[in-house]
Amino acid sequence: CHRTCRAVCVVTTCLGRGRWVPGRAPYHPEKGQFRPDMSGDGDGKCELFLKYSQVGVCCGFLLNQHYNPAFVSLQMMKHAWDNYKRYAWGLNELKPISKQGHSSNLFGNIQGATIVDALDTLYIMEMKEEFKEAKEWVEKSLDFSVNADVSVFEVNIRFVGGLLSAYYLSGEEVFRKKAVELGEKLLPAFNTPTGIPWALLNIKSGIGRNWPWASGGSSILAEFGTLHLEFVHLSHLSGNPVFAEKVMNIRKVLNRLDKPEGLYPNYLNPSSGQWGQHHVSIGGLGDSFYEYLLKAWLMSDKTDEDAKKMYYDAVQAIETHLIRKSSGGLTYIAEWKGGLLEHKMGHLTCFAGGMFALGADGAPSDKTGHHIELGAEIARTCHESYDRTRMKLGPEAFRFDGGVEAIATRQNEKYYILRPEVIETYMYMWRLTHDPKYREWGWEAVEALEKHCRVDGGYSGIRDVYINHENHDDVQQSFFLSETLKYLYLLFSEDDLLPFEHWVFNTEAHPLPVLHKDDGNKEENQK
Ligand code: DMJ
Repeated sequence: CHRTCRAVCVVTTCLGRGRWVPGRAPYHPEKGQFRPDMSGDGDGKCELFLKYSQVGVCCGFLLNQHYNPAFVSLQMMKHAWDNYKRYAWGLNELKPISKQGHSSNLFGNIQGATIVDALDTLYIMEMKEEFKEAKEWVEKSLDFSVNADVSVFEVNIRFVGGLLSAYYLSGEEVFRKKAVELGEKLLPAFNTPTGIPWALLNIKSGIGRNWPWASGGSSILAEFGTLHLEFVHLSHLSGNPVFAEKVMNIRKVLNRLDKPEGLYPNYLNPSSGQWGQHHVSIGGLGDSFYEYLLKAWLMSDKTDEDAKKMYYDAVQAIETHLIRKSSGGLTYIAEWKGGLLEHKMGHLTCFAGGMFALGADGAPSDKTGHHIELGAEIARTCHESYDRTRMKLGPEAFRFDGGVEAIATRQNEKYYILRPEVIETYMYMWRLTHDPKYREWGWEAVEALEKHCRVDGGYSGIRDVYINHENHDDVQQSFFLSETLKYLYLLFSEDDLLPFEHWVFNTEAHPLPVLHKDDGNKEENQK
């Protein structure tokens, strides 16, 4: 049958019944293939296809089934959520192979990380029933009275961030209340001689400490530097200035310190106020500190000049000392250790492509195009890191030495744990350039996820992306629902869904509104 012919036939049936007809579904989940003529389960909702199809009518999905956000919500998010609900409801994460709950010690005994992390994704994807059940769980069961150490950073970005977004999107008071309650529990972490918070906090006793492995008892840049957006909003929503004061103090401490070559080391001692080991990274341990400088400026409606200056100065130093081009022409961001470069780039570092592009607008006028170009180059390098694997999913870290480019060489760097950063960069690059290759690359990731990570009981990470068979790690990370799937959905949606003029995404992809100065937020922005 001619494609148009089939499309028309499906349109007619689809419009008539309001549902896809079994036998016509274009996607076969088990086989991970896209075949318009293959039988499927036919559970896609017609309205969604009508609403989002690029051609404008239902048949658009068949003729142009790529890049459809409905696929991400109806096939992917639903599968991830339904299985979490079935096998791990109320626990932090799902083990999709063993079909049971998984709890990382990052959250102490706080439970429900997947529920709180997924709230806004469910809302944005219009999964109303699921959002309702998640909200009911938060109302009845989300409990912070635990006697255990939690990671201040992880709890902030996932729980506080998730609750704040859920509140701003839905207006439901319970989320505001819970976010403020949790924010208050985190405040004792700042009781250090400098006010630089501890990494870990017992939220019952209020006693804090640092990771035993962190250079000389230091706090971590990416951890204490990734509280700003949420804490400013906590002050905004509670009327209590203490949250914003705490994070503004971190800024002051950092501004007083000398920086080696203008770079920020990853370790800072909260007692002495001195840098620890001079290790600089735009990936793990450093990453979201830079992200939050830029986003603090954007979230303040571009009034937080301090954050702006810190961001562009930092990018300048990163360009001079860390960014390099391989002989094969790939731009990458190396790690800096006391002046020596390690020519390795982490999957986490790939978020920086989106960051550079997002910040291009505010860069000194002769640099705007350059920052976009830098974002595009990082996106290309990270895409190569995916493309050069068997599974077309990127490794945890890839190297540019020993005769390789954008390839993991060490066994313990070959895994993929459903991380979002590369897709995040595609989403920013798409919105800011509309170059169709970013949607194509995003769709490649969808196909690879469906083929290799989708299992009966949800989605699982992979231990080695360079071999032929899947060795699953049996964890469905909560950030797969909050970030990876949300960024895919946004990548294939119109730009007016959570437009950048009004929203910034926290580092866990939870959207927070820009505090527009015309709306009486002048004070917040200047605190
Ligand atoms: C997320 O929890 C956040 O994006 C964080 O900033 C870094 N890594 C994970 C996902 O990879």
